[in-house]
Amino acid sequence: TGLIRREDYSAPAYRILSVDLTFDLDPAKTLVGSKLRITRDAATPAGTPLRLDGEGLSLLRCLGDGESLSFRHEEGGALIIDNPPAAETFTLEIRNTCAPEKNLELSGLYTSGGGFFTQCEAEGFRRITYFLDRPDVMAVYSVTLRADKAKYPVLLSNGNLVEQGSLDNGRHYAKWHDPFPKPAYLFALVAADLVCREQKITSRAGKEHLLQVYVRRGDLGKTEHAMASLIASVAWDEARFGLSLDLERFMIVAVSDFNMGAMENKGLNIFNTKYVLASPATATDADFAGIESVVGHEYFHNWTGNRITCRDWFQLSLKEGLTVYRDQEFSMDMAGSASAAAVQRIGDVKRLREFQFPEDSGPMAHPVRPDSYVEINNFYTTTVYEKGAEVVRMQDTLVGRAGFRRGMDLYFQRHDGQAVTCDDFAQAIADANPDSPLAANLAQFKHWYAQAGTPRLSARTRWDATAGRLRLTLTQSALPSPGQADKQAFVIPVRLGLLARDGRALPLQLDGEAAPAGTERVLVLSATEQSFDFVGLGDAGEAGPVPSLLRGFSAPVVLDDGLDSAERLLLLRHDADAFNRWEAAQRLLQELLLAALPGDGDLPALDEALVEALRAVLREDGLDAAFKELALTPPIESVIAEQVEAVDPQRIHRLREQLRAQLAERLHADWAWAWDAHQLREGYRPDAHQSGCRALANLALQMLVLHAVAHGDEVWPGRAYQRVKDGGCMTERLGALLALVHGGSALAGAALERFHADARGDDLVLDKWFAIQAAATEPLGAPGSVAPRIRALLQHPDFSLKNPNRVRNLISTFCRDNPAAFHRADAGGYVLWADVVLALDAFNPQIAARIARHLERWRVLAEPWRSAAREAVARVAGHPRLSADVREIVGKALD
Ligand code: BAL
Ligand code: ZN
Repeated sequence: TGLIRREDYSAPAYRILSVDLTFDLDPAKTLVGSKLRITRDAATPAGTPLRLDGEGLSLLRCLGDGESLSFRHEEGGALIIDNPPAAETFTLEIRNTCAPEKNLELSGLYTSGGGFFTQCEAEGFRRITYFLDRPDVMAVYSVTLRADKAKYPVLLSNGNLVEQGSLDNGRHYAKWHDPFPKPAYLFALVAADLVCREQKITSRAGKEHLLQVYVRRGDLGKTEHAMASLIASVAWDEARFGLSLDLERFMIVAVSDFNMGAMENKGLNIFNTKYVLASPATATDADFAGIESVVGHEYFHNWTGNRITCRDWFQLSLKEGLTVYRDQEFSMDMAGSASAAAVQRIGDVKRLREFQFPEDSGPMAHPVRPDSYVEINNFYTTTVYEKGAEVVRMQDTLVGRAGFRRGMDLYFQRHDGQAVTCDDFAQAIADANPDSPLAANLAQFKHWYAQAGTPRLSARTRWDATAGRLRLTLTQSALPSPGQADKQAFVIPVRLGLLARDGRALPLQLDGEAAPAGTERVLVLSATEQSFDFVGLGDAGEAGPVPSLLRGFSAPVVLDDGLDSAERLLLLRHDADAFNRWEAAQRLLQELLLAALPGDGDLPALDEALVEALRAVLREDGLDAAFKELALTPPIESVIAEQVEAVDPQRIHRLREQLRAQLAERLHADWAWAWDAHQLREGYRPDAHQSGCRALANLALQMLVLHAVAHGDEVWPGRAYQRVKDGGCMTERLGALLALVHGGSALAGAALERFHADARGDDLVLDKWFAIQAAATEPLGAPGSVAPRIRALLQHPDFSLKNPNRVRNLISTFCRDNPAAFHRADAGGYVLWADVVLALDAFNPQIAARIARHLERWRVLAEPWRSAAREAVARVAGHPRLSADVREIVGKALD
C-alpha cells in the first residue's frame, strides 16, 4: 500500500443507496449475497468504471441489473467493473465467500469462542464483501442471517429485528433492518451462543427502548455494571446534550478476541469483554470506571460518529476527539462532586501526558487531523483521541458551557445524516458563538487540528509592589515535528488565578477594566508573546502574587511557569484549583529527580518542608482520598524520561525507587495511619468515594511493605499476603499483590501462585496475573530478571499470541510500563520485542503494529541502549514479509 494523502480526497463517483445482505454462516466458508442499489453521481459520466473495495474474498457471481457483468481484480483484491450499467441508478448483485475461522486479523468477519463476530472499522467491511468501503458512502442496510440453530441460537445485526424463523437442516434465520443510512464501517453481525441481560427504559421524550447486554453463558452475573452504565449514558446524553436514543433496540455484545476496546456499530455495539464484564471479585475499581467510560463512549458515538460521521479517515478526530470529550464529561458528571470530577480530570491529563505527549515528540507525531497515512489502523492514536478531546475542550472553554451546547445544537441541525470534516465542526461551534474568542480567532485556532507537536508555554511575571501591579508575560513556541519545520502560533486558553503569599485568592482586574472579574478567568494567548497587566493588587504583600496558571489543564501544552519550590509549596497548600494543587506536588517531586539525574550519586534527602507539605496533604480533612493518592505518587519513569535529552532508563528507575523509599521512610507513621483510616466496612461500590479510599489504602500498603522489606520486618508483607488471599474485592487483592511484587518481598512468588490458582481460568483475571509480572519492579539487587520471566510466560499454557488482551497485558505492560526491565544493556528486552512483533505480524498486523510502536522512540535513549534498540528496530524493518501496518511504524522510526 502506498501513502494516502488528505489533499487527494475526491467525492465518490458512485454511491450506494441501499444494500440487502444475506449470510449463510459457516466457519470455514461463509456465503455472502449482496444486492446493492447504486447511483452514479451527477458529475460522473455514464460508463465510468466502478471500483469496489475487496480483500481476501472469492467472487462467485456479479450481475448488473440482472445481466452478467465482466470484471477484473486489482492486486490487493479490489473489484473493477469496466462497463457498469449505464442507467443512473442500477442494481448490482454479488455473491462471494469469505473464511471467518481463518481470519486471525480480527478485522471483517471472524470467529471467537465458537461464535461469529465482526469488526469493520476502519476497513474491515471489504473483507466481508465487495463494497464502496469509505465513510462518505452511506447506505440503508437490510441483513438476513442464516446459521445452525443449536450452535448459533442468537443472530444479531444492526437496527431492528424484522423477522425470524426456522429453516431446514437445523438452521434458522433472522432478518434485521437499520433505517438509518450508515457507512460500511458501522455494519455488524453476531451469531453465537449467548445469553443477555435486558432492560426496558423510557426516554425523557417518552419513547420505550429495549437495552440488551449479550455475553457467554456463565457471564451474566458480571453484566450489571455495564447495563447500569448504559442506562446512565442514555439519560446523560438526553440531559446534557438533548440527544435521545433513535432505535427501538440497543445492544452490546461482549467478545474475548478483539483488537480494540469496543466498537460503536449502529445499534449493535461489539465490546472487548474487558469493557463489559465486572464483578467486585474479578474487576478492579479502575475496570469498573473503564466500563462506565467505554460504554458511555460507544453509546455517545451514536450521535457523534454515527448520525454525523467522517467524510474521510483523516477526519477521524471529528468523531473520536469529540466522543472522548463527551465520555470524559460523562465520567466527571458521574463522579458526583466537584472534587471527584477534578480527580477524574487529573486522571485524564495524566493519561494524555503519559501517552500522547511522547507520541507527539516522536517519529509518529501527527496532527489531530493527519495529512497522510499508509495504514489507517495506525492512526487510531492517542493524538487523534485524547489530544483531539483537548481540542474540543478548548473550544468549550473559549465559548463557555452554554455556548458549547448551542454550538453542538447547530452542528446537528446542519449536519445530521452527513459525512463531514473537522472544519465543519469548529465552524458550527464558532457560528453559534459569534462574539466568542473562538469566532474571533477561528482560522488560527484550527492550527490545533493541523500542526503536530506539543507547544511550549512559558510564563514570567514582573511585580510592582508600590503600584500593586503584576505584569504576566506569556510566550509560546513549538518544536519542529516530522514534515513540519515551522509552526504558527496557536490560540491558547489559559485559565488562571493569583494567590497572595498567605494563600488568599486575589481579585483579577486587568488594566483598563473598571472592576475585578472574580478570582479566576481565562486569558487567550494568540500571539507568540503577550503581556497582561493585573492591577489593584495593593494588598498582595511585598513579594507579590503567585500565579496559578493553566488551571484544570486548560490547554494541552508544556508549561514553564518559572516558579520556585516555595511558590509551588504555596500552591500545593492553598490553590483553589485541585488540578494545580496536584500539579504542584508532581512538579516538586519531578524536579528532585531531574536535579539528581546528572552524575551517579544517590537522591539527596528530601527537604523537611516538602515532607511536611506532603504529610499535610495526606492528613488533610475533607480532601478526597483519590486526590491524595494521585498527589503522593511520583510521576512515572517515562514522564521523567520525557524531560531529558539522552535517557538512561536505569538511572531514572534507581532515583525514582530511592524517592519511593524515602517517602516510605519519612512518612511511615502517616502511611500506617492512612491504611487504617481508609479501610471500608460497607459493601462494595465502585463509586468515587470508595475507589479513592481503596486507592489510597493500596498506596499506603505499598509504602509500608517497601519500608518493611528494607528493614527486614515481616508484619506488613504478612498482612499483604493475607489480603491477596482474602481481600474483600479484586482492587484490594490486586493492590496487595502489587505491594509484594513491587516491594521486592520474599512472599511475592507465593502470592502470585495463589492469585493464579484463585483466578480459576477467568480470562480477565489471568490478564492481570500476566500484567503484574510484566510490570514487576526489577529488583535493584538482581537486575535482569524480568525479561527472561516474560519469555517464559510466552510459553505458559494460559498465554496465547492470538488473543489481543493477553498480548497487551504481557507485552505492552512490559515494554511500556516497565522501562528499567525493558531497556537493558544486554538487549534481552529488545530481542524479545522484535520476536513478538514478527510473530504477531504473520497473522494480526494491527496488534503487531501496536507492539512495534513501543520502540519507535529509540533515538531518545542514551548509549548503549540507543544502538541496541536501533538494531532491533532494523531487524524488524529488514524482515522480508512485513505488513503495511508494521512497515509504516518501523519505517518512520528509522527515518
Ligand atoms: N471507533 C473505534 C472504537 C472507538 O473509538 O469507539
Ligand atoms: Zn470512539
